[in-house]
Amino acid sequence: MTQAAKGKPFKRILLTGAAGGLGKVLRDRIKPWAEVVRLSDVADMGEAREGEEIVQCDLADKEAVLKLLEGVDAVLHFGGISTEKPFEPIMQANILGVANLYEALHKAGTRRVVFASSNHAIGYHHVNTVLDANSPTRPDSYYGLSKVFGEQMGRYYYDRFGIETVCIRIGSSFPEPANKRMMSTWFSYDDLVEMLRCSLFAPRVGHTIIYGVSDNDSVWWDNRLASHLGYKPKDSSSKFAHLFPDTSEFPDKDDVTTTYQGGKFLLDGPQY
Ligand code: NAI
Ligand code: 15L
Repeated sequence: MTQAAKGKPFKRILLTGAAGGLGKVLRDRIKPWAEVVRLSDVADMGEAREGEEIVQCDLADKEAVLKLLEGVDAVLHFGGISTEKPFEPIMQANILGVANLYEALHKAGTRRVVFASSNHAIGYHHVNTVLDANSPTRPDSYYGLSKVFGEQMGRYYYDRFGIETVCIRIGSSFPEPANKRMMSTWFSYDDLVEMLRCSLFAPRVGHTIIYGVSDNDSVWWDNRLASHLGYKPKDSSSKFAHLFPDTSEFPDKDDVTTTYQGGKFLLDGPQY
């Protein structure tokens, strides 16, 4: 370990899903927080750079996940299937994978997790409904259901063992909104990193649910129940308004992909 790495707040942070879209963004940006960042994915992640460890494994492999958590202080859990798919792969990666993860972090003595949940846990709410952390889940897909399962796994391990989890119901975290819906759901990479920082460093988080969203003009989610994290968004999708100049009705009452928060996921499943 180099001199610069010593004295960072965490000894070792595990980032799962490190080969994915968000994992690649986070790989460098979380480095200031830990002496060692352990990167994991089922896919190739390239060579380890300074301050990194690479562990390629499948979250569904119980023995591999038990080893993966050894020596880990905190987890950013971004690995798994990230869109609607048939039940079997979702079950392996997102349901069995989360069960393996929580049992492994309990055995390893890891005390805090940030779970990349999704707006698809609540996707069957109408876009005119403002939700908070206490709103009922209304999954719009097997994928959304698996995120509800992951959130509740965190709840159970907090009540049973005091392991703390922040579940971030991420909206749409991409360089820019890709459609009118994402003007409401957009979550900039900078705001994502800030929410992760708040989730890792807040003194107590218990089991917190927070919506991963920037300070957009039109938002469907109210984060006041997660104010103890201290998250303050800095970005807004308003700077992309010029990308969607057409004035057609939104939501269009005849199109479920605009009237429900989950957008097109509503029509993608079930694919049993
Ligand atoms: P992604 O699909 O690009 O990355 C997911 C990564 O997980 C991939 O690299 C994949 O190889 C890995 N993975 C899949 N199955 C695995 C398994 N069985 N074992 C180990 N690794 C496995 O997705 P993205 O966009 O980077 O999202 C990351 C996380 O954030 C996902 O959990 C996703 O559900 C969640 N999320 C992302 C949103 C976004 O706007 N990007 C919105 C809502 C949630
Ligand atoms: C998600 O949960 C997906 O992982 C991501 O690819 C986007 O589709 C996002 O939701 C969204 O709702 O825009």
